[in-house]
Amino acid sequence: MKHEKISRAEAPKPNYDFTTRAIHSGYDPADEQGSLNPPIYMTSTFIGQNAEHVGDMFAGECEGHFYSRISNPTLDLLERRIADLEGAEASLSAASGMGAISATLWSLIKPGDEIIVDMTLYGCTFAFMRHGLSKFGVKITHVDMTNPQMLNAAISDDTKIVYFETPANPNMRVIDIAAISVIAAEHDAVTIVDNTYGSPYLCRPIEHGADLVIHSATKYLSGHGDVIGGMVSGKAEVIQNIRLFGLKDMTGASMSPMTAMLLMRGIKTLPLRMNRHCESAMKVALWLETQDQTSTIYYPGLKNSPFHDVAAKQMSGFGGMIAFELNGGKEAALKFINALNLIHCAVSLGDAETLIQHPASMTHSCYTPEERMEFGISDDLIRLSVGLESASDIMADISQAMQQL
Ligand code: 4LM
Repeated sequence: MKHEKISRAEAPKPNYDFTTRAIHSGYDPADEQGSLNPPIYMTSTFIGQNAEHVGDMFAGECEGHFYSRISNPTLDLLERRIADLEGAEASLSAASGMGAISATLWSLIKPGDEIIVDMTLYGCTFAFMRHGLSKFGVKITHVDMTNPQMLNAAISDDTKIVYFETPANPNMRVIDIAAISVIAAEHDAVTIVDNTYGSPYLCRPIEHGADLVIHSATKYLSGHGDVIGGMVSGKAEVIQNIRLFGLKDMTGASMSPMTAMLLMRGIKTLPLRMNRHCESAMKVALWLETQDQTSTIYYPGLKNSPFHDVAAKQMSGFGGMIAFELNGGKEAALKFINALNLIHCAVSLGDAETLIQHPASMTHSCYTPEERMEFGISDDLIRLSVGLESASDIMADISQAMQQL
């Protein structure tokens, strides 16, 4: 029996808070036979009304879905929800964070262009640019963007993109989005911020002047370690260009509708999870400072962090990621990681489970040792993604492992 569309009183929609929009934005169960959760459109292709209609969709002369590499109703809902949460006109989903980054950059650059990036990037983003794009005649220039004046000195008419992560993976550098975006705009360069560490709950770079925001949705947006995905958000025209060129023709790395559904489930609890990640990470960072075995703690929530003020200005919390070094260097770091019981040694981050890893030999091993030295990723650094377990259990596990050093 066909379920008639449920009729609802036509009331103007209030301006809902972020937390409410993370659950409801873009979806009305009345449109889907009352289904509380949106259906998953598990289909590769779509049947048009006739040959002319399908042709018109291909020509961009009428809207509609015709192949799921390009668009799909489940992806569309996720994309509209993320755009709403980021304060962007539009969003695009991709098969991974790297899929979002590569589709974006393939769409916006050509040989001879320059991309200015910060000193520190996630290992594969660094490799894609420095070892990959540079082979195609794109110039990659590293600038310490924690000092916006350094960007001012380096930027030129050849600079097409200014790209950074904040907080940066793995060493928690925080970059002033507003200050960098102003300088980039003066030179007609596009500012792209990787907001994976912050999540749109803690930081919305577009509100601070950025043009595009990228996520590894694998991390906090998912929150449950069960998907790989990526998102890019910005002006509708730019996103459409990335969809129809970078995604459709250059990478083909589209998200699965099942992944989109799991991401929407994760995003419903993003605010709750982020509050808890922030609260526990602050406790762990403060406690780590009091331990004899630690030498340096990198967490912008700490008052003595050089990035505390800029983080407080543009983020509503300091996030769940901490980096630190132990007395005893790399040897102590690996011994410590191996002595943990509750905390798992794994790459990735933002999950319910606390994860720990050694960037120099894991996430940032695609930098050469010389590059790691040049860009300030020490061999001693340990990265901790503080999960949702009890903070005292996390600290007790760290404490027992430190006592074994
Ligand atoms: C990790 N990170 O650090 P996909 N941007 C940032 C990231 O941290 C990552 C990506 C993009 C880690 C993966 C193993 C700031 C990934 C790339 O992994 O392609 O979804 O995202 O542990």
